[in-house]
Amino acid sequence: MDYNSHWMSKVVEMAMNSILNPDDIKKALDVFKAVDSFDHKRFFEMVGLKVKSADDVKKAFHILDADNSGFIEEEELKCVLKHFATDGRDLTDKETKAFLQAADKDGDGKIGAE
Ligand SMILES: [Ca+2]
Repeated sequence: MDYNSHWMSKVVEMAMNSILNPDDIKKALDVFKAVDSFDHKRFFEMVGLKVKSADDVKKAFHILDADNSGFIEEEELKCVLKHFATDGRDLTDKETKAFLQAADKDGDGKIGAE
């Protein structure tokens, strides 16, 4: 990892930690450490995002939308855990697709902010 991308991921991690409890994030990442074990509903529940205000959820969405396109695309979804903690793993293709399918309500291959 080069210096700049490391610095960026630290900034992202800090932004996420300002919304969510770092201990909860750590616990949730631990639960889904095994390949193909990721369950986004349980994950968001564990990190406390489910009980956050619409404003905080929107903030989190914008952190995950790394290129500010207004959507979370497959590529961004794949490294979604890295946005919660720098040592989060990449999702597998299977996990990414399952997550995308569950969250992509209009079937355009990306997740909108609504
Ligand atoms: Ca995007």
